[in-house]
Amino acid sequence: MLAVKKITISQTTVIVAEIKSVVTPLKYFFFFILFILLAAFLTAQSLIPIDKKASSETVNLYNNLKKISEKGFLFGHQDDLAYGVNWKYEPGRSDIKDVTGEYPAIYGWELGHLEVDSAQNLDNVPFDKMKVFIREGYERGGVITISWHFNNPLTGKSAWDPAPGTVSSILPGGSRHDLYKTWLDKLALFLLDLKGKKGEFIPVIFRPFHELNGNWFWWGKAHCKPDELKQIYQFTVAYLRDSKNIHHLLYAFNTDRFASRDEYLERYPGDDWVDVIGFDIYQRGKDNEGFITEVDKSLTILEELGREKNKIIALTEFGYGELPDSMWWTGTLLKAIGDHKLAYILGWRNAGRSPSGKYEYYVPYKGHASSEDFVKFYNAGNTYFQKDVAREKVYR
Ligand code: BMA
Repeated sequence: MLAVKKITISQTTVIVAEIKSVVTPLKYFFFFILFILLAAFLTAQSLIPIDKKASSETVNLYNNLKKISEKGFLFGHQDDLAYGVNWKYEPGRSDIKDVTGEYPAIYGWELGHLEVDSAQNLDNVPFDKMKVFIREGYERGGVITISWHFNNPLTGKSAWDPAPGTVSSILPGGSRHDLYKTWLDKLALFLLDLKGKKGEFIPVIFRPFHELNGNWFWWGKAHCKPDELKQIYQFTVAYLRDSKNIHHLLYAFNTDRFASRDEYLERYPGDDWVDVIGFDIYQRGKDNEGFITEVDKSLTILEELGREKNKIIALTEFGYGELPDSMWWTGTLLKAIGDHKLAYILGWRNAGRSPSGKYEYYVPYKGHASSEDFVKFYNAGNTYFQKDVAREKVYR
């Protein structure tokens, strides 16, 4: 009996050992697979800015924008706190607030003429005031985006001077390269002066070389080769990030309206150089349906690219000059956006009446015919304004 028992015990031992020898590696293999899946899941969930040293506020903003885009989008307005159609520099005022009772969720600002040491930008907004407005919007929990219609560095004329060879002139080795670096130094000084109350840098979505597939700016399609644009975009990012040590920027690449994925990507500098992919679009005539179809198609392409590249997408500028359709907000824009997952949209500036008597504005002001419909747009479940974005605590 004893011998049998012994045999049984030793058999059991052998069997247990055999099972163990199979199960133990299996167990490790199982944990290994679980780890891989978890890592893949976490990577898919979190976005990493192209700047590996990006500040925590910047990383958080990037990820929170992605999260928000699953539910809705931030509404933004250019120069919102500086002036409106019938006013200029009235503390606390905003055309969006006049109409809805709330500020926008994202504020656009413009740096053109900073490069030539002007005290005010090309639209007469003093840079010192702009900094105050930027801090104000940020402290309210809002988001900041900045564009730059900088002068032509080759001719000294405006951004709209499309002299051929300008982009190549500012590339390394070009005749205006050193000048361009001094302009980036000025840009860096401005950006490094944007700090919150605790001394932290205010994250900025910077969108250099915007509307690059159009021909109206010196960096436009007809005036440089795709490679030149890619190179200057990359140089600009590397210079600000690595030479000037600026780590509170998200970089937005944005075309004007585009017809295809290929057109969109023709001058795309690459996934390592871009955080946000977007486009600008303005409705030019009464064809609402045409606008809806075009925006829908473009957003479909961008959403696909956003998924492939793990980037967030945005309507970086839009407008319908003087808003001749009082139902445009819910009747056209909201329909055009539909269920697309984008992080934000930015309505262009309410410049008001120019000295020539011509009006320029893209969002309603108090008393404008589209105000009532804009309030409906504001009340829609997926549009984020001031309170919604503050609630999301996008920097945490
Ligand atoms: C354009 C117009 C111009 C302005 C420029 C830069 O679209 O609004 O009046 O100077 O943007 O902000």
